[in-house]
Amino acid sequence: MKDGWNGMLEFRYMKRIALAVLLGAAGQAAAAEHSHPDHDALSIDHHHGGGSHATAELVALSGSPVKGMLHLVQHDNSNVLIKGSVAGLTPGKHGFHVHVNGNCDSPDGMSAGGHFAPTGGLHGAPSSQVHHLGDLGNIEADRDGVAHVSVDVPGVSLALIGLNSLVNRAIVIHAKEDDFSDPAGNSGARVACGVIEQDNDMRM
Ligand SMILES: [Cu+2]
Ligand SMILES: [Zn+2]
Repeated sequence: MKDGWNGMLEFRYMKRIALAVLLGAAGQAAAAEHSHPDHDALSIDHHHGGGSHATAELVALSGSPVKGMLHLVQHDNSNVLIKGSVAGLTPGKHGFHVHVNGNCDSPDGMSAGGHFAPTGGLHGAPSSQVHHLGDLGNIEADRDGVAHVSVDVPGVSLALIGLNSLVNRAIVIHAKEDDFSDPAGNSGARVACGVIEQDNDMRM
């Protein structure tokens, strides 16, 4: 298994490069957030090709015009940065969660199931001590209906296996603000959904 071990070392090294690229991109995004949102959203993915990246292409649900593209990068053993933009929203806050099933097929998004909560708990704000692992809070759309997303999620991975992996789960965006009340934050209809799919399928 010597080759496999070397491969793992190389993979870890590539992850460090990926992080450096990502942090650089994040700095640029902060400086140019309003002028090139789409470019920022895509720039994460273009510079490297390791296995710890995933994409969620959001499709409209419940008769909404919402669409978007989110890129996920694992930048640590248990931290995943989600970045991208979402358009077609009503201005203001919208509940933003990882749901347990990687299935956005039903027109109302109910096929995605409930909140991703492998360790249980009650629904809540990501900053509060008790919350589902998939409770990511709210995204906020500007008056043009566009939300720029940049959320760092602790305690999760993009590994192909593992209790805390986000791969083959779904990101769901809701019609209303998540008020963080149990069980699901009163955030209303599911207006967009995207399956979290690994960009490179690196099986070992
Ligand atoms: Cu949700
Ligand atoms: Zn929840």
